[in-house]
Amino acid sequence: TTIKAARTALLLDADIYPVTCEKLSNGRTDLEVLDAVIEGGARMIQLREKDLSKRGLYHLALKFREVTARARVLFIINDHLDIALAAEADGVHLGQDDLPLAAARRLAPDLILGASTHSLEEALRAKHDGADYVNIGPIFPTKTKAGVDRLLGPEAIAAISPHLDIPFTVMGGINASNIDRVLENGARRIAMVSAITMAPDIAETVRAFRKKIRSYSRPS
Ligand code: TZP
Ligand code: MG
Repeated sequence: TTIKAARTALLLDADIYPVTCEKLSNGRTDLEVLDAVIEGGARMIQLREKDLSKRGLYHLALKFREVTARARVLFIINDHLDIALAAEADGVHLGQDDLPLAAARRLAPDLILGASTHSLEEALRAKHDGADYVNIGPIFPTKTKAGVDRLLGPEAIAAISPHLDIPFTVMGGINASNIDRVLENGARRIAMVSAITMAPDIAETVRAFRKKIRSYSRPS
Protein backbone atom coordinates (compact mmCIF):
# COMPACT_ATOMS: atom_id res chain seq x y z
CA THR A 1 0.00 0.00 0.00
CA THR A 2 1.00 3.59 -0.48
CA ILE A 3 1.99 5.82 2.41
CA LYS A 4 -1.21 7.83 1.96
CA ALA A 5 -3.35 4.69 2.13
CA ALA A 6 -1.61 3.54 5.30
CA ARG A 7 -2.16 6.95 6.88
CA THR A 8 -5.82 6.97 5.84
CA ALA A 9 -6.34 3.54 7.40
CA LEU A 10 -5.09 4.88 10.73
CA LEU A 11 -7.37 7.90 10.43
CA LEU A 12 -10.39 5.69 9.76
CA ASP A 13 -9.58 3.55 12.77
CA ALA A 14 -9.24 6.48 15.19
CA ASP A 15 -11.73 6.99 18.01
CA ILE A 16 -10.15 9.41 20.47
CA TYR A 17 -8.02 12.27 19.07
CA PRO A 18 -5.92 13.84 21.86
CA VAL A 19 -4.57 17.33 21.17
CA THR A 20 -1.69 18.67 23.25
CA CYS A 21 -1.47 21.86 25.26
CA GLU A 22 1.45 21.92 27.66
CA LYS A 23 0.15 24.79 29.76
CA LEU A 24 -3.03 22.79 30.44
CA SER A 25 -1.19 19.61 31.36
CA ASN A 26 -0.80 19.98 35.13
CA GLY A 27 2.99 20.32 34.97
CA ARG A 28 3.51 17.42 32.61
CA THR A 29 5.38 17.88 29.33
CA ASP A 30 3.81 17.22 25.94
CA LEU A 31 6.06 14.17 25.61
CA GLU A 32 4.80 12.81 28.93
CA VAL A 33 1.24 13.37 27.78
CA LEU A 34 2.08 11.63 24.49
CA ASP A 35 3.44 8.56 26.29
CA ALA A 36 0.35 8.41 28.48
CA VAL A 37 -2.20 8.72 25.67
CA ILE A 38 -0.40 6.00 23.73
CA GLU A 39 -0.46 3.81 26.82
CA GLY A 40 -4.21 4.47 26.98
CA GLY A 41 -4.61 3.27 23.39
CA ALA A 42 -4.91 6.48 21.35
CA ARG A 43 -4.18 5.82 17.65
CA MET A 44 -4.00 9.46 16.56
CA ILE A 45 -2.51 12.58 18.16
CA GLN A 46 -2.19 16.26 17.33
CA LEU A 47 0.76 18.37 18.43
CA ARG A 48 -0.67 21.83 19.06
CA GLU A 49 1.53 24.42 20.76
CA LYS A 50 0.72 27.99 19.85
CA ASP A 51 3.41 29.57 22.06
CA LEU A 52 6.52 27.70 20.94
CA SER A 53 8.92 29.19 18.43
CA LYS A 54 8.91 27.55 15.05
CA ARG A 55 12.28 26.02 15.78
CA GLY A 56 11.18 24.78 19.17
CA LEU A 57 8.11 23.19 17.64
CA TYR A 58 10.22 21.53 14.95
CA HIS A 59 12.52 19.91 17.52
CA LEU A 60 9.55 18.75 19.58
CA ALA A 61 7.93 17.40 16.42
CA LEU A 62 11.00 15.26 15.72
CA LYS A 63 10.64 13.67 19.15
CA PHE A 64 6.90 13.12 18.62
CA ARG A 65 7.68 11.51 15.27
CA GLU A 66 10.10 9.05 16.86
CA VAL A 67 7.63 7.99 19.55
CA THR A 68 4.56 7.86 17.29
CA ALA A 69 6.37 5.93 14.56
CA ARG A 70 7.41 3.27 17.05
CA ALA A 71 3.83 3.01 18.36
CA ARG A 72 2.25 3.25 14.87
CA VAL A 73 0.19 6.24 15.92
CA LEU A 74 -1.00 8.81 13.37
CA PHE A 75 0.85 12.07 14.02
CA ILE A 76 -0.73 15.38 12.99
CA ILE A 77 0.78 18.85 13.52
CA ASN A 78 -1.38 21.94 14.07
CA ASP A 79 -0.92 25.00 11.83
CA HIS A 80 2.48 24.38 10.22
CA LEU A 81 2.76 22.52 6.93
CA ASP A 82 6.47 23.13 6.67
CA ILE A 83 7.14 21.57 10.07
CA ALA A 84 4.88 18.63 9.24
CA LEU A 85 6.89 17.96 6.08
CA ALA A 86 10.26 18.58 7.69
CA ALA A 87 9.53 16.30 10.64
CA GLU A 88 7.87 13.67 8.44
CA ALA A 89 4.61 13.90 10.34
CA ASP A 90 1.59 12.10 8.91
CA GLY A 91 -0.47 15.21 8.49
CA VAL A 92 -1.24 18.82 9.26
CA HIS A 93 -4.35 20.42 10.72
CA LEU A 94 -5.25 23.81 9.22
CA GLY A 95 -7.72 26.45 10.40
CA GLN A 96 -9.68 28.94 8.36
CA ASP A 97 -6.87 31.51 8.70
CA ASP A 98 -3.98 29.15 7.97
CA LEU A 99 -2.47 28.17 4.63
CA PRO A 100 -5.36 27.32 2.29
CA LEU A 101 -5.99 23.59 1.93
CA ALA A 102 -5.65 23.65 -1.83
CA ALA A 103 -2.15 25.11 -1.51
CA ALA A 104 -1.24 22.59 1.19
CA ARG A 105 -2.52 19.76 -0.99
CA ARG A 106 -0.36 20.84 -3.92
CA LEU A 107 2.72 20.88 -1.69
CA ALA A 108 1.92 17.69 0.20
CA PRO A 109 0.10 15.04 -1.82
CA ASP A 110 0.80 12.29 0.74
CA LEU A 111 -0.11 14.11 3.96
CA ILE A 112 -3.37 13.77 5.81
CA LEU A 113 -4.93 17.23 5.70
CA GLY A 114 -7.37 18.17 8.43
CA ALA A 115 -9.44 21.34 8.54
CA SER A 116 -11.18 23.24 11.32
CA THR A 117 -14.72 23.97 10.21
CA HIS A 118 -17.70 25.61 11.87
CA SER A 119 -20.52 24.94 9.41
CA LEU A 120 -21.58 22.58 6.65
CA GLU A 121 -20.47 25.16 4.08
CA GLU A 122 -16.94 25.29 5.49
CA ALA A 123 -16.79 21.52 5.73
CA LEU A 124 -17.86 21.01 2.10
CA ARG A 125 -15.40 23.65 0.96
CA ALA A 126 -12.61 21.95 2.90
CA LYS A 127 -13.41 18.63 1.28
CA HIS A 128 -13.47 20.24 -2.16
CA ASP A 129 -10.08 21.83 -1.44
CA GLY A 130 -8.48 18.52 -0.49
CA ALA A 131 -9.14 17.84 3.19
CA ASP A 132 -9.02 14.19 4.30
CA TYR A 133 -11.01 14.95 7.43
CA VAL A 134 -12.72 17.95 8.95
CA ASN A 135 -13.16 18.90 12.54
CA ILE A 136 -16.57 20.30 13.43
CA GLY A 137 -16.56 22.63 16.42
CA PRO A 138 -16.62 24.14 18.89
CA ILE A 139 -19.44 21.96 20.18
CA PHE A 140 -19.53 23.16 23.80
CA PRO A 141 -17.99 26.17 25.58
CA THR A 142 -14.24 25.74 25.95
CA LYS A 143 -11.61 27.56 27.97
CA THR A 144 -8.83 26.14 25.83
CA LYS A 145 -9.24 28.42 22.84
CA ALA A 146 -9.59 32.16 23.36
CA GLY A 147 -12.25 34.08 21.47
CA VAL A 148 -13.85 31.03 19.95
CA ASP A 149 -16.41 31.08 17.27
CA ARG A 150 -20.12 30.51 17.65
CA LEU A 151 -20.96 27.38 19.64
CA LEU A 152 -22.51 24.69 17.49
CA GLY A 153 -24.06 22.46 20.13
CA PRO A 154 -24.17 18.67 19.77
CA GLU A 155 -27.26 18.70 17.53
CA ALA A 156 -25.20 20.37 14.79
CA ILE A 157 -23.27 17.11 14.43
CA ALA A 158 -26.42 15.27 13.39
CA ALA A 159 -27.40 18.12 11.08
CA ILE A 160 -24.05 18.46 9.30
CA SER A 161 -22.54 14.98 9.16
CA PRO A 162 -25.08 13.25 6.86
CA HIS A 163 -24.01 15.67 4.11
CA LEU A 164 -20.33 14.85 4.54
CA ASP A 165 -18.65 11.87 2.91
CA ILE A 166 -15.24 12.28 4.53
CA PRO A 167 -14.31 11.41 8.13
CA PHE A 168 -15.03 14.08 10.71
CA THR A 169 -13.90 14.78 14.23
CA VAL A 170 -15.67 16.97 16.76
CA MET A 171 -14.12 19.22 19.37
CA GLY A 172 -14.67 21.88 21.95
CA GLY A 173 -15.54 21.41 25.60
CA ILE A 174 -16.16 17.68 25.32
CA ASN A 175 -15.64 15.77 28.57
CA ALA A 176 -16.87 12.74 30.48
CA SER A 177 -20.13 14.40 31.45
CA ASN A 178 -21.21 15.39 27.92
CA ILE A 179 -19.52 12.90 25.58
CA ASP A 180 -22.70 10.83 25.34
CA ARG A 181 -24.46 13.80 23.77
CA VAL A 182 -21.94 13.98 20.90
CA LEU A 183 -22.02 10.21 20.47
CA GLU A 184 -25.82 10.21 20.39
CA ASN A 185 -25.59 12.79 17.60
CA GLY A 186 -23.38 10.54 15.50
CA ALA A 187 -19.81 11.56 16.31
CA ARG A 188 -17.33 8.67 16.52
CA ARG A 189 -14.00 10.49 16.37
CA ILE A 190 -13.63 12.84 19.31
CA ALA A 191 -10.89 15.47 19.64
CA MET A 192 -10.09 16.71 23.11
CA VAL A 193 -7.55 18.87 24.85
CA SER A 194 -8.28 19.55 28.50
CA ALA A 195 -10.43 16.53 29.38
CA ILE A 196 -7.32 14.47 28.59
CA THR A 197 -4.39 16.77 29.34
CA MET A 198 -5.79 17.86 32.73
CA ALA A 199 -6.76 14.35 33.82
CA PRO A 200 -4.95 13.00 36.90
CA ASP A 201 -4.51 9.62 35.18
CA ILE A 202 -4.27 10.31 31.46
CA ALA A 203 -3.83 6.71 30.30
CA GLU A 204 -6.83 5.52 32.28
CA THR A 205 -8.92 8.47 31.07
CA VAL A 206 -8.09 7.71 27.43
CA ARG A 207 -8.89 4.04 28.00
CA ALA A 208 -12.29 4.94 29.43
CA PHE A 209 -13.12 7.39 26.61
CA ARG A 210 -12.13 4.82 23.98
CA LYS A 211 -14.29 2.18 25.58
CA LYS A 212 -17.22 4.58 25.68
CA ILE A 213 -16.79 5.62 22.01
CA ARG A 214 -16.37 2.00 20.90
CA SER A 215 -19.56 1.03 22.73
CA TYR A 216 -21.38 2.90 19.94
CA SER A 217 -21.43 1.50 16.38
CA ARG A 218 -18.33 2.24 14.31
CA PRO A 219 -18.64 4.66 11.36
CA SER A 220 -17.99 3.56 7.78
N1 TZP B 1 -10.75 24.40 18.32
C1 TZP B 1 -12.06 24.40 18.56
S1 TZP B 1 -12.37 24.12 20.21
C2 TZP B 1 -10.71 23.95 20.57
C3 TZP B 1 -9.98 24.14 19.41
C4 TZP B 1 -8.54 24.10 19.29
C5 TZP B 1 -10.17 23.67 21.91
C6 TZP B 1 -10.80 22.46 22.51
O1 TZP B 1 -10.21 22.21 23.76
P1 TZP B 1 -11.01 21.46 24.91
O2 TZP B 1 -10.12 21.62 26.11
O3 TZP B 1 -11.16 20.01 24.50
O4 TZP B 1 -12.32 22.18 25.06
MG1 MG C 1 -4.53 26.94 12.96
